Amino acid sequence: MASTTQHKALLKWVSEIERMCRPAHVYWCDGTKAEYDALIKLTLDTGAATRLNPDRRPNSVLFRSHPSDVARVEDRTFISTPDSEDAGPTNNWMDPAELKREMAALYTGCMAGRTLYVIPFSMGPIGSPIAKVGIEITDSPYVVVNMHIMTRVGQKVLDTLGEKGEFIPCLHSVGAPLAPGQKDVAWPCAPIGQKYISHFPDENLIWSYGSGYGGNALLGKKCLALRIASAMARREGWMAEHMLILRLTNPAGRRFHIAAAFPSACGKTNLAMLQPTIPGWKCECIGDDIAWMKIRPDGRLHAINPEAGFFGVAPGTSYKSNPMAMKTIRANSIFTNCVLTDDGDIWWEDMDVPCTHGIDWKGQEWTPDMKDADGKPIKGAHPNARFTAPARQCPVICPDWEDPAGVPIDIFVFGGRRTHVMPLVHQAFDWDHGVFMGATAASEPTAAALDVKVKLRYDPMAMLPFCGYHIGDYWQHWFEMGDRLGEKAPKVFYVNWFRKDGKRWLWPGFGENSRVLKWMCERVEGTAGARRTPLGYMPAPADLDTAGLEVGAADLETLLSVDGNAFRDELDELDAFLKKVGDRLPERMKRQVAAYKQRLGA
Ligand code: O2Y
Ligand code: MN
Repeated sequence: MASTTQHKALLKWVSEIERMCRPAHVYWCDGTKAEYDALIKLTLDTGAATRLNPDRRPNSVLFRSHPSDVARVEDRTFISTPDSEDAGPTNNWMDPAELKREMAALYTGCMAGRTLYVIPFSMGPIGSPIAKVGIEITDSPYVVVNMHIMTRVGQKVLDTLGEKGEFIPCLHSVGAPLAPGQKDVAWPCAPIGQKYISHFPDENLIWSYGSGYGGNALLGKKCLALRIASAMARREGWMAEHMLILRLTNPAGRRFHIAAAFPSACGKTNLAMLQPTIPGWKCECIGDDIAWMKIRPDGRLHAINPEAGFFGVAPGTSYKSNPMAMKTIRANSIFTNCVLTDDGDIWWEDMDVPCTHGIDWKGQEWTPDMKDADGKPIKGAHPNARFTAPARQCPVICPDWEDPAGVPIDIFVFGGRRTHVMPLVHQAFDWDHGVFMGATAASEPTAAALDVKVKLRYDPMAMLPFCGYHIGDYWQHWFEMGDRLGEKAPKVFYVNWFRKDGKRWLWPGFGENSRVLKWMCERVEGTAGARRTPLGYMPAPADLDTAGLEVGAADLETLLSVDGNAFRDELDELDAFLKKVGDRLPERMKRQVAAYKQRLGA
């Protein structure tokens, strides 16, 4: 398809990239179903994808990536600002001129033998005052079909852009040019040292090279909607956060909108699609990963989900852990690095259905009893195997999930994964304390983590890999948003669903988490009790709705108590983490730390 835009700057950028990358063809995406179907057919014909059994999984396909290209590559992710200080201590920095020189050398001729696709996409409902337009150039049909699901693609985006509208240029190549007559491979990509996921926040520009996987290649998601958008949000006075959005409706019909930030492996998609166990409460999903929030004329913070689909981790997703996700992916979905079953469906570990034989994510015959050389079970699906599915297919998608005005946020929730010490839930005393809670959110390292000396992994607001500028400036921006919101600021809470006694979980999680959300809503309404602790306000056991809950009184007491000694023991680690932020650590954060230490009697 040829270009249908009169946007001069866009046409100029595309022809510059064409000149540099030298593709065999150029194709402008129109976002239609016919286009999606044709590109899926292309990936089937080339052997890049396998069609799943239409009786089991209609209109769905499976891709297998190259074994070296299975996840985001944080070591190869760069925030490139003229002054290195502006990237801050949590990002890799490279000088923009040097980075562009290195990458331009790789980009030169990199699309030989391939088609250059131009994908006009909107992050957020088209025309929403909170939405932004991106244009992704890619040589990967896999990226195009995923972008069709994850964003709003096509002519209507170009129409919105008009002749002069602002767009974020996102350049992507798998980094695998084809010589004349050379046969393509199923998953082209470049070696790790040639992978670059580069962000130029001062220019609103993204350059990604060498990887075809997820967050490295679907540039609307982590690159645009978080790294570039967080920098834009700071400049423009709004917020781009790594947060799910949900609506909780109480039995009286009052709606509460919650935005929650969790690092990966904390059940974010499960919480986004939570089904309450408490009678009369209803939960609806608005988004599972990213929230863009602006202060609207009513003085409140309104959120949209900039995405249109879910790019969820497959392993662990089951009818028990997340029935709504399982229903969402029943059809019209793309799967990556899952097991292909003998009846042409997909499978992964902890799906809670048996699979006795299949083809694993590497394309090998697989049975669940297979072991590697060290005697460890060989997984059939890669741990970061993914499903890509349209959000509109979620049975509990909120009817207002595409409201261009967004939904007014009542509650912010932060969290991490802690088997000990951190109680089930606490509430910030005020906004600044809430910023401190989010900034110091931490998880225990997973067993696989190499650095055994580190007891905690701080992941401020779950933005550690996604904040596109200096983390100290980011916290300052949070404080300043609070000043503007005043009394209308969301109330801030911190949760930990993961307390253990030995191997036993103390809290059942999943739908039972609705009891904790209910307490939060009642705190917003001013109807629930709480006690003051050094961490913040916490429910006494009687303040939580525990009717029908199978948690013993002693466990509940443990979940809802604060061990001052344990928190005092962590202060050195906290100080070391904050010290890394250097002289851009906001004064207000220092005051919060001092107040926290004083409350702990340290
Ligand atoms: O590994 C990837 O490329 C995807 S990472 C991802 C995908 C969906 C939602 N969240 C994440 C994340 O890392 O936070
Ligand atoms: Mn995420």
